[in-house]
Amino acid sequence: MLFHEGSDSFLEEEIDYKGAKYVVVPTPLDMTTTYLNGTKFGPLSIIEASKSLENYNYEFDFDVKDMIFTTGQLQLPADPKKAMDVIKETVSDILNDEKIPIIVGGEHLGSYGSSLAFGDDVVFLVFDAHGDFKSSILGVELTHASTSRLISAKKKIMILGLRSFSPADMKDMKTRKVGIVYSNGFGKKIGGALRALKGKKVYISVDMDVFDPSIAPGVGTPQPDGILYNDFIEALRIVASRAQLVGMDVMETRRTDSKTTEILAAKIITDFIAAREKNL
Ligand SMILES: [Mn+2]
Repeated sequence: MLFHEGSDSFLEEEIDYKGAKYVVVPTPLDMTTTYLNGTKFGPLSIIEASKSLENYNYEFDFDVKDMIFTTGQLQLPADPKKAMDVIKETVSDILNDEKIPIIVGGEHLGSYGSSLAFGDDVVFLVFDAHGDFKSSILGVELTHASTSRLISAKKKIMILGLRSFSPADMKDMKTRKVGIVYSNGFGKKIGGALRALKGKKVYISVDMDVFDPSIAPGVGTPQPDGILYNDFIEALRIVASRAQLVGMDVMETRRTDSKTTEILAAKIITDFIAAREKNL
């Protein structure tokens, strides 16, 4: 196992690795961000922000105390391919120990590394304002703008909260049969769209820019007209009650002065755990 004991722990949990059901992995990937950088400081800023949250989760009426172990920050090689291997191996180790991995980023490309640790029967629910379906940027295949394209090469994926893509991206998404729920009208459409997930294994990947910039300004590439917190909770409620949740990541948070985005990122991690536990 690559990780060491982190000095900072999510929700100030004191449980050791052996006793934990969930493992939070700070993944400070920040190599291909194209607009606002600083996502490498996101993970520790989210863990810091988590200390202001209660262990008791009101949304799902569940207390998440004594469940989470936080690893030290992943040491990532400069080469994106090697960085993906490190993330993949870490997630594989956690899965082998029958625990649920929660990757905290860091740029969205880290989700691809995490996906490599899962079987092709796992459906990836990607909350993201962007299609992330670029085939390459300046000849580079592994970038934050190609995350969903990379994952969809092997896995069934759905992109939720979408509102930024090119016609060429959309053509490729259709070819790969990517499920899509646009940000506009999200609340009305999400129930029907997620119906097909009954009994499936599901991984939830959240690019924080899926949320409206008014509630999540601290992201690398903000986009207007995003989903709100309650939209996310509603989607999570549906998925947790129908499918088997096998992992999560929360990506693209930058360190900010207001901490608004970091607190939201920390909150949806506790929501994921509470929702999953309530439905076991
Ligand atoms: Mn995005």
